Amino acid sequence: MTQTHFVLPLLMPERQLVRTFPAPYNEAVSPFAEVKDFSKAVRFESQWQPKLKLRPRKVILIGDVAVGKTTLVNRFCFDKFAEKYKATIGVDFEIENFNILGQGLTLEMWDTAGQERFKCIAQAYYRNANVIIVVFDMSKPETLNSATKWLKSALAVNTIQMPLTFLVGTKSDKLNRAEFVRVERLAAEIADGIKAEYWSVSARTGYKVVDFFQRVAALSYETACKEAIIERHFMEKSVAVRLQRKSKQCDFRSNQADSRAAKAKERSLCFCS
Ligand SMILES: Nc1nc2c(ncn2[C@@H]2O[C@H](COP(=O)(O)OP(=O)(O)O)[C@@H](O)[C@H]2O)c(=O)[nH]1
Ligand SMILES: [Mg+2]
Repeated sequence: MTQTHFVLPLLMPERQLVRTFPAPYNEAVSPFAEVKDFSKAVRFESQWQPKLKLRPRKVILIGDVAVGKTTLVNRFCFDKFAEKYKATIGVDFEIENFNILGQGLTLEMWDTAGQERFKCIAQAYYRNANVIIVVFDMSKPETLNSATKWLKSALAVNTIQMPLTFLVGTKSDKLNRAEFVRVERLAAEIADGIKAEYWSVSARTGYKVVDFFQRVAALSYETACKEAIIERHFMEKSVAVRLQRKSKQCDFRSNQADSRAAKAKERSLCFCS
């Protein structure tokens, strides 16, 4: 498995640098609201060499056709917005490197097609997803109704125990204030039901796009570091056990050698006398 590479923060665009813990869109609609900052253990580990070896985190975007999944990824990764709709065939893939508290983390973004005919292909990519982003179109609230269905089909094949789950409403620029408030209220209920953190965004204006992905990266970093700390602890423990076993074997062998030497000495003394 590839490891995350360290990239000099000076060479990175601002959007990929995370120095402080990003806040949720709305604390009331987040299962991670109690996480206010990187934990002490994660901050401590981030300061020291050697750095923890963090595996890339797999992020999947799911949701109905044309809700704005590809456009959202493109706005963040390339800072561009395409008006013309171009359907995703099967699955698209983007890699985004972040520098968080001075350490590198890679997010692999799998942007899946929403069409029924690509369902089998997409399902193969749902496996091992660390982050699930369920996307709907705020200007078409009916796309919110399928959010639960999309999440269920992703969870059915996912092998990661507790993926970070987000519900994202796109195209917020298309709504007036009253519609915006109404759709957010509906979405909050659904997000609560599926235990997802809610975000309203617009790829057209860029509204909350960077904040959202920085939040995804920071929460992923927190989880990845904790996993790496536990992994290292078990590795060190198993190395310590192996060393202990080896030193016991060595003690046993040297005891055997000592008793063999003592016996030989005894025999030679008998022979001489
Ligand atoms: N006004 C507006 N249009 C958007 C936004 N995001 C996506 N679109 C448009 O919605 C259409 C479908 O977007 P796309 O990302 O291809 O949808 P996907 O099938 O979910 O990947 C495209 O024509 C985009 O230009 C947005 O935030 N605001
Ligand atoms: Mg697409």
